[in-house]
Amino acid sequence: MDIRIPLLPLLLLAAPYARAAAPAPDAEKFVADVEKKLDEAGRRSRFASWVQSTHMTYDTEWLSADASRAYAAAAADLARQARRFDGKPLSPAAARKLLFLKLAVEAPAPPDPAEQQELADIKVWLEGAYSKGRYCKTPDSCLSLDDMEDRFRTSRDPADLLGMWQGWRTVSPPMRAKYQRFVELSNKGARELGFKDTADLWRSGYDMTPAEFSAELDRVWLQLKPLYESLHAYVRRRLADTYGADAIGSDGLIPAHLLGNMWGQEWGNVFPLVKPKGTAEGYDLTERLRAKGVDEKGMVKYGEGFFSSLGIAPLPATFWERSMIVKPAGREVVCHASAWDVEDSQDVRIKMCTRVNSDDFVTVHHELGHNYYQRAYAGQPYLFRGSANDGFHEALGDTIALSITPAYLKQVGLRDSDAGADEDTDLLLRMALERVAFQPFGLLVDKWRWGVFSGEIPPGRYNQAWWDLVRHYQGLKPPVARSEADFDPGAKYHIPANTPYARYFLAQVLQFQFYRALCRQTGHTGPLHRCSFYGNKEAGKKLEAMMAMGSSRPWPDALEALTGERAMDATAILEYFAPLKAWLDEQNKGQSVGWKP
Ligand code: X8Z
Ligand code: ZN
Repeated sequence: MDIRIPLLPLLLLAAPYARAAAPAPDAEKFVADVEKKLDEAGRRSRFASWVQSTHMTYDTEWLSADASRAYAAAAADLARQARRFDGKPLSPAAARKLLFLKLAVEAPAPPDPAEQQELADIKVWLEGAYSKGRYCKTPDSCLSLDDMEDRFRTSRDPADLLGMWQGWRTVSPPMRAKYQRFVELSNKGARELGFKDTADLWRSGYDMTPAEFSAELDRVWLQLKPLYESLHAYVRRRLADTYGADAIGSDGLIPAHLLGNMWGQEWGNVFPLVKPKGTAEGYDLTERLRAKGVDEKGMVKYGEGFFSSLGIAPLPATFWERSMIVKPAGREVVCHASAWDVEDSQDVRIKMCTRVNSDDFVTVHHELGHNYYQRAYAGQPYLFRGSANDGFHEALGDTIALSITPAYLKQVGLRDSDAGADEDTDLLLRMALERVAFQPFGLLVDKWRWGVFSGEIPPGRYNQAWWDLVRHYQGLKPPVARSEADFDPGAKYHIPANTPYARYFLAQVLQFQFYRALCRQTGHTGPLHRCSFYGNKEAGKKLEAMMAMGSSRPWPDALEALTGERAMDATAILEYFAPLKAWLDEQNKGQSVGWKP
């Protein structure tokens, strides 16, 4: 997941408003002291949080809430003290670090100790409620989210899908009142630090103002929207071939339970239903992994192998000893995948309930990307141990995953032959179902949260506002009526876990920029989607150099170091998918595209 990082405000950010006058010497001392204190409190909190996430009990939740309270209280207290330097001359590094200090906790602690405790308790409770949630059709037949996600991949029975879709959403209504209180407390903390609200704080980490950041996301989304709409129209029509036109309806929207994913956020699992007509069954990585007897740890080894091929040092022995790669029997754990930097970038780990399938093959690379990033910036001072902005952290492993081409799979023995040119449409469509389909979801989750934190979305409209955004951006609709008795946002991990989500939208854009640049630099010719930089040490050096910068520089500098570009830009995605866009438009000729927003 997310990088569980109190260590590094994963949320690294913003602008060092450099001033010309001589820096205040006591600010430098203060910053050094802050880094020492946070490092210590952060380490305690991460150990406690790791144990809580991998052995969920009343006791571990208590310990984790306590450590997280202490960390958040320390960070907020130091951030309030730092306000004495407001308007004083500071070195650019100190100014940047003091900003990161304010952003270190996603739900900043209010000053009152009783409220700090309440906030920490709610945080742990919400994540626990999500992770322990079950859908019980009958008292003795209960499904965990992990079980249901697995069934969503292959079930084509609309009643089964609907049952699970609705069933999982019975877990979240009890979160609603707690979430509302959580928003109040977090906003109190954010205001104490000088922000308008928590949304303002979340958007202050991008070397631009919060308003500019929102406008940037909208700008990039408009670049992508025509491609998304072409994909949406095509998929909608093809799903009607399987489920019947009546099941889909005539409003241009797609029912959210038919896309092979609990949230309709990535659609790769419906590839067999929407693949070009008349082509062969096609290559199936899940089948191949199983046929070769690759187990969960073996999948992680493939990921490590890719990084090693770039000349990057292998993972430490402790990674293998301490990671949770397989869901353990007999105890509750947080299954949502995450990567951890438990102690000073030396003790990196992943936590996953891995299954042997192509989705998790990609997720393994995603998580390892976090760990390699964490290791690369180990030499940075504490407050610069993070990525250039949080989208960079999310993008790293996905950039590697874009290199999982047929030619790469053949090189590592997971395919017998490279793909012929006639498979290009298949390859691109499969990838678009994952990456392009994701983008409106990547955008709307935080559009909802920013509205909630700012008060624009009041509690009485929590659910309606969520579905308005889903309809507007994704063109999806709930398969059954929803009301304010539901709390559907809480059925998505990052809401109860309070993990910011715009980072995943950024990551999709950035990863194609990284990938295009590395492909060009390593001399790839031919269509972009056929490029794999597996084995290329030059690519490894470039990536490592960027990662090693941590968050010490504004993110455009890091982007430039790797790509020569300084702005976020969706042209790399559009270039990658250009042949597919032409093909989709051909398929959609004379058909209706879009929906009433
Ligand atoms: O949460 C994650 C990762 C961990 S940072 C597994 N992702 C988002 C999600 O699952 O919703 C990766 C893609 C988007
Ligand atoms: Zn991640």
